[in-house]
Amino acid sequence: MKKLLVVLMVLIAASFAFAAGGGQQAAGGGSSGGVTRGMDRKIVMGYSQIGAESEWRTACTNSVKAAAEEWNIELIFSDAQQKQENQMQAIRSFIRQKVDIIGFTPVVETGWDAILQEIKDAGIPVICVDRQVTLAAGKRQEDYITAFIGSNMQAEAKKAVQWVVNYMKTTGNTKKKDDGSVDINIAILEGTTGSGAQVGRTEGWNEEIAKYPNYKTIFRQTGNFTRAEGQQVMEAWMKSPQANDIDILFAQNDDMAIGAIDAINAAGKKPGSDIIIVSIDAVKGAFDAMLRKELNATIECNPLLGPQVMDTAVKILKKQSITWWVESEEGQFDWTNAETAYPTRQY
Ligand code: GYE
Repeated sequence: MKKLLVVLMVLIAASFAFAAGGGQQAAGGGSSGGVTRGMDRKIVMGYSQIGAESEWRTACTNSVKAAAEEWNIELIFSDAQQKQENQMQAIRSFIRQKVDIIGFTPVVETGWDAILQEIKDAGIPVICVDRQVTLAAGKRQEDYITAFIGSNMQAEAKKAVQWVVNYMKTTGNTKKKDDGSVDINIAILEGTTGSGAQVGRTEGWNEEIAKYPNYKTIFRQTGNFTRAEGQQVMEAWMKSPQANDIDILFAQNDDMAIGAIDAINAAGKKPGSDIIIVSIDAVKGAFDAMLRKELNATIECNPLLGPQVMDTAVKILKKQSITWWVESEEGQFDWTNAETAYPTRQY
């Protein structure tokens, strides 16, 4: 009888262990039960992504989805196709569904006051990913947004300026070198107007380039962070009477630079030597262009934010203390290190 009891107890213990293991396995299986890593229940995150405008965005989306699986967080994912009103609709539906936490990347910085108040009134914590918001005067985003995860856009653009000025002083393009006495003419392809990335990168670039008065901006237009629009805008510039004056192209993301490279080639000029090109993101496509010697440099902007988003979500829901913004650490790449770095790149 005693022996039977022991056998029974062992069996029961084993079945508990199995169930626990089963829970952990489900962690890789999305919404199929189990508990969220680090929690005693499964949590639900509503996530509003901007769209799929660039290689960077795709990498970011993949990272968020993979991390949700890994943490066993049920992710209600919504793609806004670049429209703020779609994001608002998605967020309102997250509130109605009473999700545990909301993650979102605001397509533009402004216009979020009302909806952030609704989220706050519903008592739902919200993590802003990649892009920040600007609220009405007197309001601080820290009072409405529980945490921000993303890059320092100003700092990235400042690095781009430093890279370009150094290159023009030491190497130059096929037309000139910067000896301090000649004008260096810049064309700038900006990202989506009013987005945190465009606003921050424009501010950072303007502030830093102002230290070098012989650097003059002769063209500046949005290419909406897409390859197609980057190409179109560059095409028009290459047809203008000032086309030959362009010494430098600064594209606020790699995709626009890649589109512009096609336009420069089509116009019979050599991207990377007639026009020096620097962009931001450091996606695979940029490495390919650097290895072809058509893009000169790219400043890294890390899109692999998923793990940090999920980790922060769990901490918030467990009421643990968090840092409002931990800036991503990022490098920069050009012809001197692109080839060595290429095999280790994850996006
Ligand atoms: O640089 C660009 C994307 O907001 C940092 O958005 C992000 C930017 C990124 O479309 O490629």
